[in-house]
Amino acid sequence: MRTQVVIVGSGPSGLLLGQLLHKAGIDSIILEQKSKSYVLGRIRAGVLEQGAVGLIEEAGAGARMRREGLIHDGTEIAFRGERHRIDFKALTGKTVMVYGQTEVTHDLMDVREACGAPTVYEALDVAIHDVETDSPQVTWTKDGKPQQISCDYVAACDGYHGVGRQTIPADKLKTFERVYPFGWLGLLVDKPPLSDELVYTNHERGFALCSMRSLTRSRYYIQCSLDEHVEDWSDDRFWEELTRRLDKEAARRLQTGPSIEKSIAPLRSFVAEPLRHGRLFLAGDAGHIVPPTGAKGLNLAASDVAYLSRALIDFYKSKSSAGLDSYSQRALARIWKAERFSWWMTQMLHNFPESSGFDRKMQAAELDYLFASPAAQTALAENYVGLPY
Ligand code: RFL
Ligand code: PHB
Repeated sequence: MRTQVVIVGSGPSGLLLGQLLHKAGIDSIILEQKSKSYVLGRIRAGVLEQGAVGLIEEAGAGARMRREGLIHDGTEIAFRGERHRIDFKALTGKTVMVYGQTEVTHDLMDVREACGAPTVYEALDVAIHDVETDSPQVTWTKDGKPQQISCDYVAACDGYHGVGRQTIPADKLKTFERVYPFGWLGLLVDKPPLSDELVYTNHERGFALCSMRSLTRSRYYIQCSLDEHVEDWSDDRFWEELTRRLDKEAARRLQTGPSIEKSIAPLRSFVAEPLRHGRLFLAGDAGHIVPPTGAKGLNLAASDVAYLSRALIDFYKSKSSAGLDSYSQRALARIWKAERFSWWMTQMLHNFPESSGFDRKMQAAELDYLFASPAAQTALAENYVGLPY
């Protein structure tokens, strides 16, 4: 078997890359270790920058998103019981789209299936070989049988725990990491959101976020300690803790109900450099992780894929490898800015267990400055709606 590009992972990065390549007449195969229903069952991101929306449309998967996605002109930040609005549209002329990652993944899978491009689900023991040569090979096991394919390039879109980054020799890769001393406990419920926009809350009991997936489905998060177990959080306990962290008006409007999903995610910042080794490229969470506070993870995956797809298309159209040679550097320049923004939002909005009185004063001063300064609000808005690429 032979193809042009082997894509490992059928998350948003892999699916988007596969579709953009397909549109340009480039063949790919996607190898995914989980089943299709497992991939679709993961509840993750909810906010898309305009750049990501544009790419999903370019991939031919934008029809339902255009119909069902919610355009948000701003967001709210609550502190000391008061909510303050950051008006993205007035400050930057741009908006964001609220449309779940699950739906994006579903739509991309549908268009891939419709065009007959191959995806192998439950591809186990994926291994990437010979990326330092002109003829990389990828092997895997399907239904107990060994399989092999050769290709021109391998795109590792296989997330933080994937095999792609691990294939790169340790002495060729530099990693940078910050692990935060807390996680997010998330709950999904079929009840209308409590506000038209997202509400990020800094509270002395810990951060809280009121988000949504649609006008009838809400997504809530509360900061929790790293030793918490989801089984110890009944729905009632979650609603009680969330209510204590919200401002009075938000708490009054909160509609509770039985959860349809509940999970804990740890928070981490991580970047691997470079994002290329020979003919292997890393894209999305395979190369970097951001804490979810700035809603940047999926959006960064999309910008990586924009750079990588254009570079591969250039290579196949004009035999120019300039785009491939500069992929890592160009992607990392944008990644580090999103890392900074996500780290800053996390720092500003969470309760750090080890923080001193001085740290807490700094946090309050940062928020007071933000609420009073159009310049500070513009900086937040510009990053939230997404830096250009
Ligand atoms: P994914 O989505 O992890 O997909 C990787 C895929 O690769 C497969 N895989 C393998 N396949 C074959 N062989 C192997 N050895 C493999 N190892 C792994 C996996 O099964 C999987 O299907 O990475 P990708 O495509 O790079 O996408 C990244 C995004 O999923 C991620 O950045 C976002 O979900 C982060 N994120 C958010 N991003 C945003 O832009 N906006 C948000 O509002 C937002 N909220 C969030 C988030 C992430 C969260 N969690 C749980 C981490 C909220 C949360 C709570
Ligand atoms: C979500 O809806 O899951 C969400 C929204 C905004 C964030 C993080 C997660 O910053």
